Amino acid sequence: MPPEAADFEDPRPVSGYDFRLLLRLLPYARPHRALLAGSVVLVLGITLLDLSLPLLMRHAIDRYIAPAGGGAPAPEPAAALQGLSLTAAGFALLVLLQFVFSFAQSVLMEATGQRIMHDLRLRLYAHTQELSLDFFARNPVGRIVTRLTGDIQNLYELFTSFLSFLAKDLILIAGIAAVLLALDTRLALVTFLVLPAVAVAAVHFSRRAREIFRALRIQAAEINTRFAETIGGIRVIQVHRGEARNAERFDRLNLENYRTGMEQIRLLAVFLPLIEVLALAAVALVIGYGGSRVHEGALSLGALVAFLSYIRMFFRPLRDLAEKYNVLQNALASVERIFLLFDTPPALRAPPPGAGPRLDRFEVLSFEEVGFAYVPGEPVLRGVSFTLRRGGTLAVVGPTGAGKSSLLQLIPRLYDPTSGRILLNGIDLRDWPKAAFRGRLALVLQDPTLFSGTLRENLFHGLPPPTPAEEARIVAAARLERLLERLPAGLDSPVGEAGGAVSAGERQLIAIARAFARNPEIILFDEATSAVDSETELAIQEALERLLEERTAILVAHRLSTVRAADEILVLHRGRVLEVGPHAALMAQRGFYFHLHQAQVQTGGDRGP
Ligand code: DGT
Ligand code: MG
Repeated sequence: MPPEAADFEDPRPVSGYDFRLLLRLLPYARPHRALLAGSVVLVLGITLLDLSLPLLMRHAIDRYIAPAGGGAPAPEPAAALQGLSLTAAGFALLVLLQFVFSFAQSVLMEATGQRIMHDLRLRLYAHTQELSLDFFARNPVGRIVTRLTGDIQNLYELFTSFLSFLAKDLILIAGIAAVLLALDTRLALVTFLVLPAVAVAAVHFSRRAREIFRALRIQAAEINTRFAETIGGIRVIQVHRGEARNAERFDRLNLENYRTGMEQIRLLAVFLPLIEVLALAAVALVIGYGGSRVHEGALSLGALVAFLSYIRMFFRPLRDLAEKYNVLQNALASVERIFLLFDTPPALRAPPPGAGPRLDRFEVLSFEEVGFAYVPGEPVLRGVSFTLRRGGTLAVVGPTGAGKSSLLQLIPRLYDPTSGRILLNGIDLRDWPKAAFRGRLALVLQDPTLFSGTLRENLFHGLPPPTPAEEARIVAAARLERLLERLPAGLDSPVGEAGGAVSAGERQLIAIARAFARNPEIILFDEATSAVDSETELAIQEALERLLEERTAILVAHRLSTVRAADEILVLHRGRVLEVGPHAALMAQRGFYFHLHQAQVQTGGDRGP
C-alpha cells in the first residue's frame, strides 16, 4: 500500500468495534421505522410458518399414516384418507402463506434499504462538497468515488441481504432449538453434541475469511485508484508510451487480487461441505439414537421425521451465513469508511450562516505576515503582508513556483494560512461566515475547469437562470461572440467533459464570463501561462479590462501591460515578498522587478514575468 493510501484505507481488520458502528446507522433507519417494523412482523410470521410445517408432518404420520398402537385407536381408512387430504391442504395453505409473507417481506426490506441508501448518498455527497482541498489532495479520486458509490451499495446489501437473513435465521435457529427440546429433550441434547464442532469450524472460518476479505477490499480499492489515475493521466501515458509498463504493474495487482479471490473460494469450498458433513452427522445421531427411542416407544415416528426435517432447517442458515459472510465483512468495512468520511470535518471553521459579523461593504483586505504550506515543513509562502483597498488593483508577479497561485487561493479560503492572518475589513477571514465573502468574489483559475454540460450551465453554474438581456450583456462583455459563432447550438452547446471541445484561450474567456455573471466586488485572476493566438489574446485582454472596471482586483499577471496598469505590484520570489510598490517606483529601485521587466522588453514579448 502506498503511504498516502494509509490515510483513508482502514488497515485494521473488522472487529467487535465495527459491530458498534452498525449502531451509528440507526439514525438513518429511524425515519423508516414503520417499514422496518412491518418487516420484523413478517419475519416472525415466516418463522412460525417454517416451524409449523414439520409439526404438521408429524401430525399426518402419527395420526393417519403410521398410527402408534398405544394411545388413540387407528382411524378408519376413509377417515384417514380424509384427514390426510385435509392435512395436505393445510400444508399447501401454509406454504402459500409463506410465499406471500416472504414476498411482502423482501419488498419491504428492499424498499427500506433503497431509501436509506438514497438518504445516505445525498448526505455524503453534500458533505464531500464541503471538505477541504487537503482532503482531496490526500485521497485519490478513485477512492473517494468508491466511497460514494461502492460503499453505499455494500451497505444496501448488508441491509437487504445480511441483516434480514440474520434476523430471520437467528429467530429460526432459536425456534428450532426450542421445538426440538420440547419434542424430545434427550434426543435434542444428543443431537446438539455436534454443535461444538460446528462452533470450532465457524470460528476458524470467520478468522480466515476476515483476513481474506480485508485483503480483497484493499486490493479492490487499489485497482479502482489505478483505473482512475490512468484515465486522468491518459494523455501523458499515451504520449510517453507508458502503456506497457502500466499494464505490467496493473497485471501484478490484478494477479494478486485473483490469488486472494481463489483463497476465498477454497475457504468456502472447505467450509460449506464441512457444515454439510456435520449436518449429516446430526442426522445420523437422530436416526441412530432417535430410532432406538422410537423402538422404546418414547418417541413417535412422526416426531422422528419432524426431527429430521428440523435438523435440515437448522443447518441451512449456517450455510447461508457463511455465504453471506463476505457481504457482512464488506459492509462493515464500508460502514467504517463512510463514517470516516462523515467524521472528516468540513474544511472551514467558520461561524454558521447568519452568525458572525455582517459584511455591508468591502473596504479593505490585508495580509499580515501570512505563511502557508501544503505540506508541513515545506512553506510555500512566508511572511507575506500587503493591504488592498476598495477599488485598488494589485498585480502579483514572480517566477514560476513563487507561490502566486497559492496566495490567491487563500483569499476564498480554499486553504487557510498556516501562520499569520488575512483580514477583511479588519476582521480575520475565519471569523466571517463563508457566504459573506465568497459571494462577493470571483476566482478565475489559471487552468479553468469546465463541467460537463452546456456552455450556459457552465457560465451560470450555481446562479438563478439569467434573462436573455443579461446573457447578451455577459457574452458581449466577455468577448465570447467568436466562440459562439463556432459552436452550432450557441450557449446550449455542450462543452464536453473537462471542456475538451474548447481551446485553452476560450476556456479563459469562459472563466472570465463566469466571473462577470457573478458581478463580484473582488476579482481574483490567475492568468493562464499557456500561449494563445494573438486574436484570442486581445479578446482576453479586453474582457479582463472590462471585468476590472470599478472593481477591486488581485491579478497574477504575465502581460506587462496589465502589470504596469496595476496600482501596486507585489514581487514574489520563493514565497517571500521581495518588492512592493507601483510600477514607476519599482523601476526606479532597479531591483528584481526592474530586471524581470528588462528581460521581457529585450525578448520583445509583451508576456512578462
Ligand atoms: P506558476 O503558476 O507556474 O507561475 O507558479 P505559482 O507562482 O503560481 O506557484 P504556485 O503557487 O502554484 O506553487 C508554489 C509552490 O507550491 C510550488 O513549489 C508548487 C507547490 N504547490 C502548488 N500547488 C500545490 C498543491 O496542491 N500541493 C502541494 N503539495 N504543493 C503545491
Ligand atoms: Mg500559478
